[in-house]
Amino acid sequence: MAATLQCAGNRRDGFLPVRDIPGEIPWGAGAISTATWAGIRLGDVLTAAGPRPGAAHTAFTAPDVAQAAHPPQPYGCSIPLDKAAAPEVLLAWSMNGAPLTAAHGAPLRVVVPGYIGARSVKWVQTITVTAQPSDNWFQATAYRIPPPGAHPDTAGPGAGTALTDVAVNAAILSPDAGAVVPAGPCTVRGYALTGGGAGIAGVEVSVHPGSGWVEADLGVDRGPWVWRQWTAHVDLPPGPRTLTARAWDTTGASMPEHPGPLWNPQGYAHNSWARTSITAHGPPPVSRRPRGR
Ligand SMILES: Nc1nc2c(c(=O)[nH]1)N[C@H]1C(S)=C(S)[C@@H](COP(=O)(O)O)O[C@H]1N2
Ligand SMILES: [Mo]
Repeated sequence: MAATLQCAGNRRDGFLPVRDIPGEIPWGAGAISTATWAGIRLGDVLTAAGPRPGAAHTAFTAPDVAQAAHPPQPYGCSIPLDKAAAPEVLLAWSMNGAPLTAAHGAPLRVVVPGYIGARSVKWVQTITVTAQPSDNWFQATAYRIPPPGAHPDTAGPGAGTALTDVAVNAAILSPDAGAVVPAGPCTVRGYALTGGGAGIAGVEVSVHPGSGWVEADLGVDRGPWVWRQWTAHVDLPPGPRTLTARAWDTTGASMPEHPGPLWNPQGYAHNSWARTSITAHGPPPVSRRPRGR
């Protein structure tokens, strides 16, 4: 199955103008990718293992010891049992028609479409059905939105909300930030995605705030777990311009306008409007008048 995996820190750089986020990678729009995965459904493995009374979560561990964790510990996390049993969740041994590489988790990796990338555990070593979420640092402390005003290091394990499904999101990939392009017709390209098995309903692009929105053409629909590439044709007046893009999904959810209210100490789940500053050069648009013959 085809699935896009997005790191919880994708687009973190959009939070930095609000407030600094020390110790985390300032990802732009590239902490995301799409692949075709093959393996076995995790749900089939859980069914074969038999029921466990009181079970509510499925926990994974991997052998890589993370120095970033406090204290350093092997990577691990958990997902709710109903998600683990859903047909889209795989134990994958193949990526893009080739054997899975070590870098992407060989011999076996969990693929949890729709969830933050951190739940797609590479080099999976143990799978445990449990009553409680994993107490691994990556579940109990990292990859959470802390309670309002709290910092994850002091709020303590289990505080706040563990990140699961990604929210509707979009990015502008072309033109590049800082590009100098001719004024006039301009093609803007990017991606949009959402979680929860919903689809992308639409993407709009604006040349500058207040100038109105142009609807983008959506690319191939590869199903609810895969990003939607899009293309928009806008008319650029000369001068410094901010291209803005926003998406909404088939549940009616849309992207918030500003990053401020979303800011959190580790910079997760940034999905405010995508903005790319460019400069358009050239003559101002000439007003059209009928040509005499
Ligand atoms: N064992 C293990 N699995 C892991 C991680 C890790 O550090 N160790 N990182 C996670 C995170 S945060 C992300 S975003 C994805 C990245 O997947 P990729 O390396 O295939 O791009 O793997 C996830 N699985
Ligand atoms: Mo990540």
